[in-house]
Amino acid sequence: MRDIIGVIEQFATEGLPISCGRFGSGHINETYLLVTNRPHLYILQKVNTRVFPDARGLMNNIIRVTRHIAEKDADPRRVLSLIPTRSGEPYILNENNELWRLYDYITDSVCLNRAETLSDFRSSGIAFGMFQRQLADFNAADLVEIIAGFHDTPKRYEALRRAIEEDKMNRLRDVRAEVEFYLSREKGEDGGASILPDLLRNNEIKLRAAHNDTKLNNVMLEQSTHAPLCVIDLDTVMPGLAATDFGDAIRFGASTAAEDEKDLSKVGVSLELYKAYAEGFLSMCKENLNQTELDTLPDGARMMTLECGIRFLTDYLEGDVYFHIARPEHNLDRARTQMVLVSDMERKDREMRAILRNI
Ligand code: ADP
Ligand code: GN1
Ligand code: MG
Repeated sequence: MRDIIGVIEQFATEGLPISCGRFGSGHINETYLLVTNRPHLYILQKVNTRVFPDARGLMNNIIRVTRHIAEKDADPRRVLSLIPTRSGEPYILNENNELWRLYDYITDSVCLNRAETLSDFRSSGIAFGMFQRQLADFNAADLVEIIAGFHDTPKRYEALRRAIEEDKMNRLRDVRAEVEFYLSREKGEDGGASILPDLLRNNEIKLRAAHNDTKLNNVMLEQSTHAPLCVIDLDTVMPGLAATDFGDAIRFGASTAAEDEKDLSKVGVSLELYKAYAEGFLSMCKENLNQTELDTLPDGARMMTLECGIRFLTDYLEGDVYFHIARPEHNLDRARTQMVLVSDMERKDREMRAILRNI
């Protein structure tokens, strides 16, 4: 706690701090809600620099992108805003590569882990579609690739295979069925896990400034109306694909159960939620996407679910070193829900495509 007080004192807050406690349900950073006696609310974050070693590159990406959006929309609740330190720096980076930053709290907002209504999820689609549109004229090459191959599914397969070979924790014997499920989907007549990288290589889809982590809980909605407000968690903003931004949102938000649900009979993809998100997303950015990008949005959903499941299983095999966990088999539970979702998306592929065509 003494560390944190020392950190808070360095930022140019309005008023004096009265409380600072852990906040939110992100899997990566340490997030705190800081309240001052003004009263004024802030979000203080210790960024996970094991996951994001290039702290300066990451913050430069965020500064560039938030500036670009703020030029298009001056409403302070519609874009993250960094509070500088008292000496005028945009963040604190110490000699141990510990990165601290302070954001203004988006006032009168909510962040959901589950859509309460179809309209909530449509709002999330609008927010991420708007984000895509606002960045359509942003040169993706100006962004640092903050984690190399972040959504390169074939590379995620390589990491899984390495974890299987090493089997550091001696857990492989308990997860044979899961491993087999994921490995069986690597190759396929439809391109398997390389479908999107192959299209990119052939210039049929393009790299854009993308969010890359479009979970429902990475968007703030207006508290009373649940209208879309602001996209947050910009750590993974870097060159990426429309299909993966669309797809990751579906993976998380169109599921009928939580990402870590233990009762797999509750897990599936809701076509109603899928449709609501697609309507919101496309209402904002369909003019910016080419036909192949539009056609491969459902592939993005399946690939992101497959990939995320692979990442959870890899982390389980490696001893839970990447994602925060709250119980011993947390990553395994997550890997299992993603399997059910992948299978359900395979079954519903035709319907998912038809819904998009109709929109
Ligand atoms: P992580 O990378 O760990 O997911 P996030 O940046 O998503 O970290 O922050 C975690 C949570 O903190 C979010 O899900 C949200 O509830 C809350 N949060 C983050 N930034 C803000 C903000 N500016 N205003 C209000 N709440 C925020
Ligand atoms: C992580 O940071 P958070 O909780 O929003 C992860 C995403 C995963 C997600 C799974 C930098 O997102 O890639 O899809 O967990 N972020 C990073 O819930 O790896
Ligand atoms: Mg987050």
